[in-house]
Amino acid sequence: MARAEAGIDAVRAGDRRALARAITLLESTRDEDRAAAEKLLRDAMPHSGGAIRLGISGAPGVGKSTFIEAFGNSAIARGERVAVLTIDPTSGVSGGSILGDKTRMASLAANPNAFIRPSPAGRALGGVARRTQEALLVCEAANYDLIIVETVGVGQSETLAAAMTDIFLLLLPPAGGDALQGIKRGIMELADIIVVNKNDGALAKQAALAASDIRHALGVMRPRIKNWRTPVLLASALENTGIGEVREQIDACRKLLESGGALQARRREQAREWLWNETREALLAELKKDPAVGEALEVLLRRVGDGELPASVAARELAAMFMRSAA
Ligand SMILES: Nc1nc2c(ncn2[C@@H]2O[C@H](COP(=O)(O)OP(=O)(O)OP(=O)(O)O)[C@@H](O)[C@H]2O)c(=O)[nH]1
Ligand SMILES: [Mg+2]
Repeated sequence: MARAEAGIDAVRAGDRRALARAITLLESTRDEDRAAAEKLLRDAMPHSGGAIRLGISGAPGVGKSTFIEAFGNSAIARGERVAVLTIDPTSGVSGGSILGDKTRMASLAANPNAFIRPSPAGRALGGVARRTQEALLVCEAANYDLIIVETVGVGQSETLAAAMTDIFLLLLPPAGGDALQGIKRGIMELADIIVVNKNDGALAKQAALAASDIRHALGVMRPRIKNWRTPVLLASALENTGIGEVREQIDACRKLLESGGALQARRREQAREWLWNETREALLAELKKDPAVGEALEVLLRRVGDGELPASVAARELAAMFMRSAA
């Protein structure tokens, strides 16, 4: 019954509760929900693709929630509808960041033109990202104009967010020099736009210095988008300054992507990459269910763990065993 209400018609009509239920359905691990989830996604597909997909990342405490609130509210003031999705595999464990975000993004959360959805709980990073990617498509079917995919600035989640968004924005703290060295080069290279946050009060001077250090560091890196130069902007999420310029750059970046057909190419490439992800996961799930493999797996895991057998050899053995058993 609840499943029917999660259907695409209610979602497309702009019913936020139906959208929330639809995403819950996609996140469900129950076998009996699978068919409905697949139908929902298929129904959503023809209506997806219309939003700006923006990835936002930054280290804990840099001001992501505050920034997204200011940025989201300014988009809504322009007449847009905004969805915020997060990729944070730790959120389900501690529950901390969800609670924090609800209070920090209170005005955005309360706005009828915004939809905020925390990370799916109880999954590993890859699973979190795959569900977020599907939630994004359904949000597009629900006619959101701007979809923000937020990630915590640790490890691989940035790469996964970049793999589902058009433009990737990196928030950095007002600290240059050594602090900047700590930021992984790979993450800097992913960024299409860099924003130094907390450009206010006593921190403003440091923010300007940080921006110039970052520009310097960027000089040797190649932007991901042809003919684009990654801008380094200053903003204060707290005082709501510099947000308009960030938006201008996002619009300019999107325009550039659209003009050369790069947006389509990027999305096509991303969709293919997700196909491989899903295929890997689907095959792995089947393999783990296979009784013949199950027995051998224990032994192989132990032998690989004990350093008796190379992982590559064991993997090939498993694959061969699975194919014989499936034939
Ligand atoms: N001075 C100043 N403080 C800010 C600014 N933006 C955020 N802060 C403060 O920095 C702290 C962290 O802000 P959040 O928005 O919660 O940061 P976050 O990146 O979402 O943090 P996590 O969710 O914990 O990863 C809060 O105390 C904010 O008030 C800003 O532009 N200027
Ligand atoms: Mg936050």
